Amino acid sequence: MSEPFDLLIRGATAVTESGTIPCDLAVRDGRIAALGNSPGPARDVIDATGLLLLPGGVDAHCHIDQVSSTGLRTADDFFTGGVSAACGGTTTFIPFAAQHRGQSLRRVVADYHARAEPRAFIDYAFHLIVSDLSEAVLREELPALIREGYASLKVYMTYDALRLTDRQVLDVLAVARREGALTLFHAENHDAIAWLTARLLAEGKTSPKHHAAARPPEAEREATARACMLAGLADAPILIVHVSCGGALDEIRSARARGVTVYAETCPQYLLFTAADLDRPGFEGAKWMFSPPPRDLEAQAALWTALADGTLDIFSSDHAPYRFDDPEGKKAHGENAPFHRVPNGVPSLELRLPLLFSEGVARRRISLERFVALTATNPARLYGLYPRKGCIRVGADADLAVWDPRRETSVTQWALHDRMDYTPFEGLRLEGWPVITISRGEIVWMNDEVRGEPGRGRFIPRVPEPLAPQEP
Ligand code: DUC
Ligand code: ZN
Ligand code: ZN
Repeated sequence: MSEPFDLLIRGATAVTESGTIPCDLAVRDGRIAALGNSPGPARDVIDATGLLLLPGGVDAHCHIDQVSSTGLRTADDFFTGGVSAACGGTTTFIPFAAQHRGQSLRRVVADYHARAEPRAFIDYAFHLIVSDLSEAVLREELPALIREGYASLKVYMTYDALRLTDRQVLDVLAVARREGALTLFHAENHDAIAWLTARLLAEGKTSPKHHAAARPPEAEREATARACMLAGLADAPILIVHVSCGGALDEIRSARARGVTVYAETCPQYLLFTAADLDRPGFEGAKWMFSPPPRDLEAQAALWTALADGTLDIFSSDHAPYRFDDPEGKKAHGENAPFHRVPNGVPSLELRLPLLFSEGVARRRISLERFVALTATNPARLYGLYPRKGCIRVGADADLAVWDPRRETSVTQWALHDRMDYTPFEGLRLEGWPVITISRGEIVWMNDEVRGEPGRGRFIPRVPEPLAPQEP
């Protein structure tokens, strides 16, 4: 008789991108070993009757222990961020190794590994952020790193310290295409934002609410169109991160119709907030400052349509945790810093899945299968983690979320596991929460308790997919 399985999850309803079926799941050596009806005895058994069994979430956009160009560090490290992710059903994330001008990209990657390895709680990969395109970076470091498993990189079209020119973007796209990496775009028009910001400041309009007027949908739409055009010229696949408005979605649809390979992401904050959230007494609105900024109800409706119809491929947190009352946080440049000096970003690593489940599945805006595709399967596929991550199939890592679709929660910061001192989602009522999270066969979250040590998470190198040489 063969050895018993390590773990058996019995009686669950398993959900994949293509269907929902009752089944038992057995785990051996950290992987899914069998699926079906009573696959055999196991050392540990979880009765998941009445619960959903989902692939563990893959969060493809979060800023963990990331240092900004001005030296500010995001509040979560690879342990607190990983714990927070796991408590919300996410078992893999892809933070950034962010290069600043004058830095060697290879050195940057080594530094992020040094911070991640001893602290990681869940499995992780890295996107590169490329801001200094020296000859050494473009010709040697970037191609070599892509081949070593860093198969995606982010470029910025705005921010003085980060942005690349269109010509530099084309250089990056050519390398990414040849080496098989996916290029992510922060798409906002730099000059339009600079011009609007200067005008607002000159009029004395410095409070957080003016952040939205300084970065209007037109700036995002134009940059999205340009990113798609550059991708078409270079014949390279791209992904537009944090899409916030209908105009950008229209540009993505039209680029796809022309044959450009462009993928798209949105994030929780664009579904739940509007520019009105920035308009609060004093500096309070800074808690809702992120870029692109929140828009309006029409934009939210356009994003919901795009999540359902496939225009949007992935749903990520864009967890960029800057505490409110902290010299490294929102008040880094003073309690009344003008809007353009406030660190951008909000936390949502832990809430990403529950928010989309509650607002999307429970309210029947998207199907359960689409929820799984957006939060786990698609990001795993697009970023080279599939089929090891993001799916329920024999041979995949046993990364799973046992989900109670009926569990009701009211969001409150003290119950979350990140290092933040606020959540912009405070008070929101949610339906559905993961009651057990399993990472490579180990239970890391159960009965509202975290289990596991810093350093248990592993780096997952990804295999790049080079395209055939371009016709001259
Ligand atoms: N871009 C991000 O991706 N996250 C936070 C802020 C920003 O500008
Ligand atoms: Zn960005
Ligand atoms: Zn981000």
